Amino acid sequence: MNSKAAQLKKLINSQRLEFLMEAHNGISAKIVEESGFQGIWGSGLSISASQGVRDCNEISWTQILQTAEFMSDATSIPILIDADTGFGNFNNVRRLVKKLEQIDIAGMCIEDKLFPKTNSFIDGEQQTLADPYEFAGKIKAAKDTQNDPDFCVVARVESFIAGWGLSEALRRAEIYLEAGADAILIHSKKNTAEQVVDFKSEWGNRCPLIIVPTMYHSTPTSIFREHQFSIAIWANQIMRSAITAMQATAAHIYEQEAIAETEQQVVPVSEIFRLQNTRELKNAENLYLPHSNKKTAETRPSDSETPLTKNQ
Ligand code: SPV
Ligand code: MG
Repeated sequence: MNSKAAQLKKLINSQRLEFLMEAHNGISAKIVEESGFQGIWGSGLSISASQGVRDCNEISWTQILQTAEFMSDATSIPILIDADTGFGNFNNVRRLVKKLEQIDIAGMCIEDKLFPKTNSFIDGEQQTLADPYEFAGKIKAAKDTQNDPDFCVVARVESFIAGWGLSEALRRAEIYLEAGADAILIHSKKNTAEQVVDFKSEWGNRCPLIIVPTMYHSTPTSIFREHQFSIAIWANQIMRSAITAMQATAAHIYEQEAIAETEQQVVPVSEIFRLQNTRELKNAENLYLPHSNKKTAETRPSDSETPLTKNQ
């Protein structure tokens, strides 16, 4: 099996459209893998939301790392982590890359905004973009820091989000590619794919292009294929479906003051155990716990033996 970074690199460079599905903790990451997806988007929005905080760096970078580590441990497919603006300047990015590689995160995406960032769908046009050359320095610093040559650095262009036109988006993408980005994520909050398709038509095949169709959700996937985008990220649907389910279940149980009806609508407790791989622990216990343990504990010490506790 290729390393996770090599797997992500392969997805990014594959000739067909690939998909990353959002996850925000260990169990959602595992569910994404079991669904058949070949890669995970570690969404900043969803990870923040799962802790009940806003997507503007209220959650610290080490808390993101901690979450990413649980996600990485729970899965064997690659994770592209949403690293926002890199949580600081080039130096913070260098340390971030080092730590991400240590927990087997396959790549990171950084965006050309200012710390603390704001989610792209909140007052986007009032958001300030980073100086493109300062941002390019972060990309170069990341590429120079990574140990594994396959670790992927995705540069996210927020020009359209901030109200700029196609030429500014292209100018920035070119600078980021020059700095060493493995792919460009071109973001748009329009409800059609017009901006990203225009960008792709001008950009051509200079490097793989990644899109996040959250707002242009009704665009058929065939359009993304036709225009040869590299990856479509389904960025928040697992979190949103969890919210839908949790709200409905909590409200229903609150009204009913009983759980009988809910029982048919939720997974059994055994499904939680399966996802946690409880069986593996049972097998390990058979291997590593002394088989006579139970008996020993239940056997009373003979009169000649003094229990340790009495001597202490
Ligand atoms: C995220 O999932 O956190 C993203 C994508 O950055 S978006 O919310 O569309 O900005
Ligand atoms: Mg984000």
